[in-house]
Order: sequence, then structure tokens, then C-alpha cells
Amino acid sequence: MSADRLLREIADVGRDAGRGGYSRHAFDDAELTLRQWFIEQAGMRGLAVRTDRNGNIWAWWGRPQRGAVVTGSHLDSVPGGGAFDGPLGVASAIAAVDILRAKGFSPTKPLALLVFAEEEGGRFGVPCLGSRLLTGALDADRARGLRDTEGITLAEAAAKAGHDPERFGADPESLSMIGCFIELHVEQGRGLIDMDSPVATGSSIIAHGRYRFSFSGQGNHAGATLIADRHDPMLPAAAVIAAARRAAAAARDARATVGRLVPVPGGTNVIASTVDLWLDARVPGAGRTAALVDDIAEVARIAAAEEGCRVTITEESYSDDVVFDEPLRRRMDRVLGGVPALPTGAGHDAGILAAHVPAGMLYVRNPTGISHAPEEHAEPIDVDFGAVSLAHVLEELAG
Ligand code: HGY
Ligand code: MN
Ligand code: MN
Repeated sequence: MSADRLLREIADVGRDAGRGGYSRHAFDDAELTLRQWFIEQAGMRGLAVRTDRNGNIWAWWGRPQRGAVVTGSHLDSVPGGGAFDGPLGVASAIAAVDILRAKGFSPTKPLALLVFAEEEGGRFGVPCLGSRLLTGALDADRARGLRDTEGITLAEAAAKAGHDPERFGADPESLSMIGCFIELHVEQGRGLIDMDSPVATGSSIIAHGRYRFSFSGQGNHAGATLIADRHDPMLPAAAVIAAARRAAAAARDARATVGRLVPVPGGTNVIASTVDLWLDARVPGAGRTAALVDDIAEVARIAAAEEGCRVTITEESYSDDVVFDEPLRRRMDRVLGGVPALPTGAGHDAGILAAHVPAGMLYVRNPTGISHAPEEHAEPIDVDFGAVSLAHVLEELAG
């Protein structure tokens, strides 16, 4: 079945009527439906399916063995995300198996499809949760205690979905099964449009971190409290949002975003008592993300003091710059007949795995260049070209 048709099969799962696009988060109904869909698709193809201790789903073509060629991505989305970020890589992996089987290919190396849990961190806040747990990059106790906006812990959500959260943790046995990992992903930018190419390989991922700024002041009445008597945490929060943009604009190739801000209690006629905001900061180069965040944190402290508020700043996740395995990338490039190599500012599970196994990425053209929004897109002809390209790469690596 073509990747485009597979995507159409799940096109109605997790639509978000309020935000637009899709909201599919770890172990919520939509993501569980997609997990079930993947397990059924794999079962229909005779792939042996097992879910590892961290909730990542493996589908084996042949007997599970060390050193396998593994390909996959994720099924969860950001809130109000697009249809392709994650599912395109999963659908293309399934379609690539069909393409290889149709041409009578049988792998001489073990080959597996892999779907990672909570790549976006959209529910529990830590991106690439499944691959970080698998590789030991995230402490299992910390993971179990992560809470969503309803206060539900990851352990509770995973248990409700039938997993045993006590088993979370580094899984060297599963990691040793991966000889190399290839992730196909919709491009999150306009590179392939500008270069007029349907696919590209991935060269690198820039460093990125997530930081929680918690401001506390004095809740009060919006009408009865004079300005001079206020300790309004929304003011230092506003200063941070503006400072993030200023600092990133002033630094080479830096990005800083505040996309999420939660005032408590959040009443129109109420001065907030606390305001939490999350900074997403990404700067290539050792130490540069931390330096950018330090500058922004200084603004937060000064603005909080001026308003008689307090602030705490917590790093919630950080990943260093990643350069993908160049011999693997060159091998992919040769098979694809010479395609662009794209750096990216978007994080991926392949980026987490790259520290442990040869990892590579294959990007598919996105005519809007927009991602993490409903306008994210890939044309059916490029979607299918991507799946054929992935099949060629898998044939080269597992043939
Ligand atoms: O945030 C990212 O870069 C990725 O989409 N998780
Ligand atoms: Mn994403
Ligand atoms: Mn993604």
C-alpha cells in the first residue's frame, strides 16, 4: 500500500477541532488508536511486533537479531500539529516493506520498523522521550514522575495503556539490536522547494533545549489594585518573551521561542499569582544555547525583582548538536543518485540514536515549508517518491 494511502487511513485520527490540525499525544486515545493501527499494519505483513520496556513499538521482518537495519519515526504530534511530522516516516517505512516485497527482495540482514513514544514531548514535556529512555539519556524515575497539564504522571498514563512503568529505563539489549537507524521525515522548512528536489539526506541537527520559567507574584483584583501596589508575574514573563526574540535575533543562526505560557488563575479581571512559560532555545555550537539562555535568564531575574516577583528557571531537556554518520549518509546519497544534504533545527529520535549507532535521515519535500502547524504538507507524488527512496536505501543496507 502506498504511503499516501496509509496516511489517508489515519487522516481522521486525533483531529483537533479547536486548534486545527492534529493533537495526538503519548498514550491518549488518538495516539493509542495510531499505535493499534501500526500494530495491525505490521501484523498484516507478517512482521513480528513487540513493544519494548519504554513503550517503543518494534516490527521485525525476520527474526529479531543484533545489528539490524532499523527505520521508523513517531506517531505523536505537537498540539495542533500537521499530518506528516512523524506519521510520514512510519507510513513510508510500511510502504517501503511493501515495495521491497513486491520486487521479491528478502533482507540478508535483520530489518525492523520502530515507532518511538512521545517524540514531541507534547504531553509530558520531554522531547524524544522513548529514544531518550531507550538510550539511557533520560532518568527513568524522572520520566515516571513527569506530569501532563491535568497532573497525570507518565507512569499513570503508561500503566493505563497497559505498560509497566516500573520497566522504564535504559535498554542496552534493544539498543544493541540497531545496527543503523534511518528516519524518513517531512522537511520542516523550505530547503527542498528552493533546491527543487523531492528528497534530501540529513546532515546535522542543531543543539536545542527547553527551559521552564516560573514567576510568582501576588494575585489580586484587576480593578481595585493600584499599579504601584502590584506584583504581577505577567510583567517579567512579558519581558522574557521580548528578550528571547531580541537575543536570538542578535545571535548568528539562533532560535528562541515562547510558545506556551500558563497564568494562574487565568481570569480576565484577575492579576495572576503565578505565570509559567517555557522557552525553546536552539543555537548551533558548543555552549551557545546555554549562553543565550543565560542572557534571557538575566532579563528574567531583573524584571522579576523590579516587579517584586520571584522566578525559578529549570532546564527540562537539552540535546547537543548532532552530525549524522557521514559514511552512512554518503551511502544513502549514492543510492539516491546524489541529493541535497540538509541541516535542520528540528529534533528527531534519529538525533538521539546518533550518539549510539550510525543514524541517518531522509527528508521529503514540504511545499509550504511550515511544520508544527496544520499547513504542514507533502504532495502525494513526493510522499511516494520518499517511500521508494527509503526502499532503495533499505535494500542497499539490508540487501
Ligand atoms: O521540537 C522538535 O524539534 C521536534 O519536532 N520534536
Ligand atoms: Mn515535530
Ligand atoms: Mn518529528
